[in-house]
Amino acid sequence: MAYETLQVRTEAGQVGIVTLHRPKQLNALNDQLMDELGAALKAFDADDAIGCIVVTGSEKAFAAGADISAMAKYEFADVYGRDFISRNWEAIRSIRKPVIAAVSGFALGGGCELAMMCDFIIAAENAKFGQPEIKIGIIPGAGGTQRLPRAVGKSKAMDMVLTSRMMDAQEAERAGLVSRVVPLDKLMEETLGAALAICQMPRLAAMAAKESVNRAFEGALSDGVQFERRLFHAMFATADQKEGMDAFLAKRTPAFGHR
Ligand code: DAK
Repeated sequence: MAYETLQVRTEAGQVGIVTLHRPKQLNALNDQLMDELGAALKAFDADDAIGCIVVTGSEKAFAAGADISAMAKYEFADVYGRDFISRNWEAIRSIRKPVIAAVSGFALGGGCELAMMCDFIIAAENAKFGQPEIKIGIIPGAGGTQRLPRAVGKSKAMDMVLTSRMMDAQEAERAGLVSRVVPLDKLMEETLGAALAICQMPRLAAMAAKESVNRAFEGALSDGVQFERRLFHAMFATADQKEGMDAFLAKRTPAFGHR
């Protein structure tokens, strides 16, 4: 499928890479981009050859937020009545394969929220994260007030949401928002290394691990631990559990069949 606001490719036949591509608007997110992003992610999720997905932007901007020129004229009836963006925004949360955000430059507003909806974030040294919506008279609308405090704690989240202060890559790593910081020219190499490592893992276990970590992030601890226990038990119904443990005990490389 041809996209106008994205570039889509695969690496080594196993990693699906989606590059946000509205360069003149610093990848500002509009309805078309969100529709295309949802379609591209779902296509990779449904492709048996793909084991991991990467979402990235340009050197200057992962995404500078929702498109302010589109939002500027909206009234309450437009955004509430038409459920602004929500119809396609949550598509990324339904993706079952691991999704890595490779962030360089600005990840602001909806851009920061999009990165946080990915499973983890690898940041280039020039990355800047922020929720500056308050400066244009709104608040974060796609989970920023929920995921940011869970990631960085209440104090830093309040600081960012209330003052619009941006967090640089180093601070984001210290605070736990990103998993690693790498030089800008190594961003894709490092991210693809992580993605390919995930592709070598048994597919069902990777999906179950993602689902379970998300449960820890999104729900109560007691529910999460119970959910984890059930999925852990379920892994013993897979052939790859037998293969992985047999291979370990036999000191050989496992041959996973993803079943
Ligand atoms: N929307 C539209 N255009 C944008 C944009 C944006 N968010 N950000 C940048 N641009 C455009 C600029 O207007 C400029 O266009 P031209 O003037 O060249 O035509 C071009 O990109 C380059 O930007 P600058 O000239 O400003 O570049 P600088 O390097 O000087 O500054 C900047 C970069 C990223 C610091 C600055 O552009 C900036 O502050 N941008 C706005 C950041 C922002 O406020 N973002 C939050 C937007 S609100 C929801 C889901 C999501 C959301 C809401 C609801 N639901 C599910 C309900 C999300 C809301 C938001 O993200």
